[in-house]
Amino acid sequence: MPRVDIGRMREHLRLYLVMGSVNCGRDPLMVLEEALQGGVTLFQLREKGADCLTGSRLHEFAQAARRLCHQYDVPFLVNDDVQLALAVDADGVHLGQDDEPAAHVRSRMGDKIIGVSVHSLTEAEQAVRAGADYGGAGPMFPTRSKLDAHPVQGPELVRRLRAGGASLPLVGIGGITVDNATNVLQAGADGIAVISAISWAEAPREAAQSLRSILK
Ligand code: 3NM
Repeated sequence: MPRVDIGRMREHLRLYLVMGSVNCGRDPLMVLEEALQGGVTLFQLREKGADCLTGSRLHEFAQAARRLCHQYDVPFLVNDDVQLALAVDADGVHLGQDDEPAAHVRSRMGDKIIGVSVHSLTEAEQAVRAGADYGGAGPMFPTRSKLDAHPVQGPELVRRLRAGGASLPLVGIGGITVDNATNVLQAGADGIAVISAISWAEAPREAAQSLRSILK
């Protein structure tokens, strides 16, 4: 597979679901499948927190999630864990600023998708130089899903990155709901990334559909 081109990456970022097994109150694979049916365009397995899966159970969960994503033609990414991403032949990884540097991961993962969390223009420019395919800008709004989140910068962060010349595909993340997603897109993001707006929704498929309708 050749490296993803920018136009296609922007499409993938439209409605990005990030989730681990602890981010929902029932079978996470069912939640994922309903979300995929509702129109999620990219998925990241982010297995963190107390009671999260490890070892062979995590590996099996990752494989099952990858299979499901591929049934819906949706790329499957893994958060942080390059070794797991390689072991399950994921379509890519998402890296935080404290994880293994993107340039190093690029040399290990070839043409797979690499995303990097960015909080400033400097970090966005560094991500591009390191060979990242997209940046995740956050948090847009207060979030309860990431305990060590940076201070909220709001959609203004995306606006600043665009005004500063950052042209890489960008997705906003953090506290995004149907009520505030438009602000993130209007600021210049290619898409929105959510955990709770879908994972804790009573009806994940309908939640994803509602978010998709904003993206049109
Ligand atoms: N990263 P929710 S905020 C995983 O700011 C993650 O980089 C963030 O969850 C960042 O949609 C966040 O429930 C949590 O707020 C997003």
